Amino acid sequence: MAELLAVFAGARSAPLVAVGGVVVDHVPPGVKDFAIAVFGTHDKTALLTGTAILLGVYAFGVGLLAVRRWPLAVGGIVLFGLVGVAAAVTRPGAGIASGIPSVVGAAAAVWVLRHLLGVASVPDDDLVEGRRTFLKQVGIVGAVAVAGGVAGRWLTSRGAATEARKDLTLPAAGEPAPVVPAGAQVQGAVPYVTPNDDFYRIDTALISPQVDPATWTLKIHGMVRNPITITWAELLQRPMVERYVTLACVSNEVGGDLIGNALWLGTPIKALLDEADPLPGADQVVQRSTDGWTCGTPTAVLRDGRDALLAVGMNGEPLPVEHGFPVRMIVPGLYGYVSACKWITEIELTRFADFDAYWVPRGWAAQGPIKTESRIDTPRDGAKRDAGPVVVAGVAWAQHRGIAKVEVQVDDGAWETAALAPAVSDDTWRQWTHTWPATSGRHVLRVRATDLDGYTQTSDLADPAPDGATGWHEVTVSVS
Ligand SMILES: Nc1nc2c(c(=O)[nH]1)N[C@H]1C(S)=C(S)[C@@H](COP(=O)(O)O)O[C@H]1N2
Ligand SMILES: [Mo]
Repeated sequence: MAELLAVFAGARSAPLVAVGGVVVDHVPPGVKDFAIAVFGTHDKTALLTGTAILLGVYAFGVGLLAVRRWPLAVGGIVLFGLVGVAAAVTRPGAGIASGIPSVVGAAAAVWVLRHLLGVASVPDDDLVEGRRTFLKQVGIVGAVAVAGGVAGRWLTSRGAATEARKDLTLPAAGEPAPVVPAGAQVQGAVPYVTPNDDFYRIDTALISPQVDPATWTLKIHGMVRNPITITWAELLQRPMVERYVTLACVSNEVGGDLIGNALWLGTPIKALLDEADPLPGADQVVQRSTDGWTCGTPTAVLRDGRDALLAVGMNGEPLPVEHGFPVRMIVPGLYGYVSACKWITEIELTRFADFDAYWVPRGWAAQGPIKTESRIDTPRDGAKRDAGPVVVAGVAWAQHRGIAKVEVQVDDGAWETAALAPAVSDDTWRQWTHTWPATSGRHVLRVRATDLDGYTQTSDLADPAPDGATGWHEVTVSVS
């Protein structure tokens, strides 16, 4: 009942999603890191499954209680409904109506429990028949509940954004997209341009916000002389450019895959900020998403002339819903958590001293420039090869500074310079390749990059928190 009503009351008012959202926002960092380590990008499915199991156990307890102490059982359901209401109405952007699904869901639970209790209380001589009827009714209730839940989810996933996105054509860029140089792709490395379906996805949203471009607006306000509000139609009128930019997540481990390179279509944010005319001292641009998530970007970075874009397109398509449809920010050189707000609806000029964005009170650094890093894509860790020439290849990145050199080390040998493939710009990763004359035995291969500022990637191992992992990626290879 509740999941179905949430189709009308707002997807995030569904009790599971609302309570799950509160959990996501309040889990201690240790628990969150554990969940990501164990479940990876399936952490959300794990959370929802775990919550559903707890709910089942709780309902079982309430059912047992109902047989002896009816008022207590009703109390248990009311308490459960209140938790749902409290979670739903306190979510960002929620109103009183967001509590309706939980209230109706709880009322339906009381009614169903009463009904099932009636079915269960049969005279002793009818026990076998009575049990059969009871189990049948329980089965029907369960099936209806599952069908309602699935239907509710399906209907919300086909929301305004999914529909609008289908028949949308984006304007062409004012200038043609940069041409990917021949040779940018080397054999054995991941694709130079990451297809949308393979692009990593990281966010706090249990279900992707469905934002209808027809009603979307972006408000630029705070410490500015000219507050601005623009609509989707106005945004599309602005000059559009296409740029390849490699986006990386601060949670990416050494050797990890929370990084991808795409062709973004969008309008430079610098011009819009110039029009809004920030006041002196407004050193932070807070970007806010429709679901209340925030990130803080240095104003200076957004105005220094780099290709920071309010993006509407990704690899020739409108942004996929899970990557921020209709509009997100892309800033070359900064980790996503301080720059790449998806489903963006608000930009507020403020000071770093005055506002902490979402991840800052949760232990992450307020400033998040992407660190110079490199990764071996082939051979894989634990791979087997025959003695002789072996191709070693991968990617290296130092967005907005550019990669100067990549070196490979075998065991404790000398660092050897790998061949660098060309790249579109300093804002994307660069592929590299190296031929290793492999001899039999077990060998450790290591990679390190040097950027155009002259900085060579450190061997010091650091965890992703608070501002990005460091260390050299290594793989072990058995050669026969
Ligand atoms: N609204 C919103 N935007 C967000 C986030 C989020 O949780 N909510 N996560 C950020 C983080 S941590 C990263 S790494 C990038 C990832 O973008 P992608 O999912 O398109 O790869 O989005 C950023 N934008
Ligand atoms: Mo991230």
